[in-house]
Amino acid sequence: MKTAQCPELSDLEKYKQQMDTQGYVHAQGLFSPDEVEEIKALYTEMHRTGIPGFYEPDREAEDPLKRWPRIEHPHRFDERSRYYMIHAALRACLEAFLGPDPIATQSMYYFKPPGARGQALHQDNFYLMVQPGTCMAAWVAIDDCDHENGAMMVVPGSQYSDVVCPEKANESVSFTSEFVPVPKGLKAELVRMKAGDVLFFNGSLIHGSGPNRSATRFRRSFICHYVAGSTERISKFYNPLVTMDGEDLSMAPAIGGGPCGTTWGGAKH
Ligand SMILES: O=C(O)CCC(=O)C(=O)O
Repeated sequence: MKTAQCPELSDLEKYKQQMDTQGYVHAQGLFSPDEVEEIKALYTEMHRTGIPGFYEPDREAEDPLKRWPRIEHPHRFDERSRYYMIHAALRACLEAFLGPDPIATQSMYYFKPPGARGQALHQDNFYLMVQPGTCMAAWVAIDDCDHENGAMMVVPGSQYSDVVCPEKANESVSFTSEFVPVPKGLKAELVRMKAGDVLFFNGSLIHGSGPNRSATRFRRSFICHYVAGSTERISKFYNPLVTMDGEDLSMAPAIGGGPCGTTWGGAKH
């Protein structure tokens, strides 16, 4: 199987500059076609069999997202998921953005089938409550993504905003209930991606996605979050974390209730 090549130093320097100025980096072709196919097959099979206690789709449900729910933390029960979460090509990029010894906090797989709702604009560090600093996402496209099937949207420049207390989302188009409006003077941009591309973005960057309006196309993605090696605390939902060498690691729980006060603190992403 052909595996992803780690980016060249010159690419990493370019990525780092982009991360600093726009809060996200679209790394094209980071995962090989073989890896994309392996990831797709892995989770297609997981959906087919279900994993009692971990992943139990409701095959009769009307809501496409109940028939094809996202898989949360697959690295906790599946070795291949853990392998991909700490993949060498991701690690090289993450070290450029976060410094030495980044730590993995979360893995997820979204099927986003035809007709599925998207995820309203939000900031990841509202949920992760990383202290000090913020988190970083690596969003791996498993299908080509565009407006029709609900590609990611980002708000460049918002990476420098504070994490804010969200408003109520329109749950007819979003499966989550929090919505962060676009700050004055900034605008949301669609990121069209090819399968194998990776979108890295900072935990304060406002981002999200619209519904999948295609009648036939899924919009699958493997999504992981990371923090810098110097991080001291994180929302308790994310423990145990994982080092980039694949060892479990426990971190102290975040202090305080986040920007909305204690009732919202530690919400699940
Ligand atoms: O994949 C999506 O549509 C949204 C994912 C997202 O916003 C996230 O993982 O933070």
